[in-house]
Amino acid sequence: MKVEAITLHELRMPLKHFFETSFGRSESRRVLLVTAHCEGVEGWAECVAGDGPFYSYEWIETAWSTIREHLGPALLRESFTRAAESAQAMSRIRGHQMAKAALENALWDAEAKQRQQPLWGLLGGSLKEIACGVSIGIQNSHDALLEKIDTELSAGYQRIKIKVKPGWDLEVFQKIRQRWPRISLSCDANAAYRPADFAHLREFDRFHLLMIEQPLWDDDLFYHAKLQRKLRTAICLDESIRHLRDAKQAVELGACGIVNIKVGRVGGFSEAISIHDACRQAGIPVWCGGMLETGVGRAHNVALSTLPNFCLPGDVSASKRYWAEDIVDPEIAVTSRGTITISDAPGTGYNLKTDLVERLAVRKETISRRSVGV
Ligand code: OSB
Ligand code: MG
Repeated sequence: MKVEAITLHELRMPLKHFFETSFGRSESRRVLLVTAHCEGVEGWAECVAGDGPFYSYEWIETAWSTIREHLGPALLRESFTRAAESAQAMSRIRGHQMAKAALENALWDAEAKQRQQPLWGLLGGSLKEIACGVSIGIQNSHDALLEKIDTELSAGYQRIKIKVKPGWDLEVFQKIRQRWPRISLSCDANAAYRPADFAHLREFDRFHLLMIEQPLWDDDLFYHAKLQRKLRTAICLDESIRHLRDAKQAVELGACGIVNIKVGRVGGFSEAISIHDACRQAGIPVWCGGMLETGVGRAHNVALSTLPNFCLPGDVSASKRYWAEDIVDPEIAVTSRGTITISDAPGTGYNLKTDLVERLAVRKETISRRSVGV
């Protein structure tokens, strides 16, 4: 497959409800979409980089400029037989996994369309229905949080994850467990705690959590391994796992018992599959994380979640939890069993509303083989 041109779109989309983590509150999302124009087929993907460098160092502006100046030209200069080969073509550029993932995933989308094959099949998936959980942000009050949990349980979601930070943890768990002693409950600290908090984190064990996600620094494995030895509850790593080598080191160090795979964070589908396979071999369960994606990124998360070791419910939930109107048709919908059923249609099975994308776009740029001198 030859990539003839790459188009970037930035959309601004208001969230239905603010989303607050230990690193801050978002009321809306700047969305970066990437289109790979490949021999008459258009592959689409979403770059999951945030509005600012808070979850990780990457953000919308670094992704846009790194794609335009370096990653895009690297792809336009080569041709591929498979989308998976594109990672090699971009390997001279260090880091910038979210920017790389957007390009690689757009090529997977194009390849699935060219082959008239469902994307999940091309990725090696086998599950026909995937299990869904929700991630619920920090709220203005405990009561507001309990009400949200109630709503999501009624909708059928199989696992509730709450965002935590110092001052929004033990008392919150206490109230949730008082009302729902048996639900599958986990928490995500987005790197809000430090080794001085180890004794405090041991208190989390009392609440029978499925896991504690990323309690310590975003780039740490060593102190997570120390902490894991003190806890009964499994640690799940998110931010710390940037590629396969991190996952292998984390497992060997005993830094976690569970891995959250976000295709954007690890640089694209091929790296995500390698991490999935390595964890499967090591007996480490994985689940698919989310980054408040629109339907474009969400559809890719759905496809990835069909791989067999995605055995815990993911943060892959319905479009309508986030957006008044999503940019794909049909929207991503969740059954009353808290699952998403997988389509056999070629590509992702979700169609882009291109008119809506053009209407929401605040910025657009195309680079082509000619514009980079190929
Ligand atoms: O750490 O998993 C995270 C959202 C933005 C940034 C980081 C995270 C999250 C979520 C939301 O938890 C998951 C979702 O998309 O529903
Ligand atoms: Mg997380």
